Amino acid sequence: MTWDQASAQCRSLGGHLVVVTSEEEQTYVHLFTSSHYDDSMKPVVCFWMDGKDEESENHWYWDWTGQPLEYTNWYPTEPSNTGDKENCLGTHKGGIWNDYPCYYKCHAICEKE
Ligand SMILES: [Ca+2]
Ligand SMILES: [Ca+2]
Repeated sequence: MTWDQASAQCRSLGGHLVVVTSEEEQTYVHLFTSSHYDDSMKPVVCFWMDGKDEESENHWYWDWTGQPLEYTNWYPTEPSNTGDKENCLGTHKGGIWNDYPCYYKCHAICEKE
């Protein structure tokens, strides 16, 4: 699913893509991503989270709350904004954060209050 599709699916279920504002929540994301496998039993490559920097480059915010990202868990070389088109937040290996093009295909981690 693209980021927009993933976000729409979470919202249709009464929630939103996961918002991570603490180490505890990041631990949950890590456990979630490391326990989901694709058909060949490889860890699923990426999951969407609720963050974007679509409006202004490298000004990341949570789409659900509109709040800027404070806690972050970026992979050391991320966010890379590769090709000047990576504006949506997803997980890399081990649940570490990466920015991807929003049209990239990832799974969704939904959260419901
Ligand atoms: Ca970007
Ligand atoms: Ca990236």
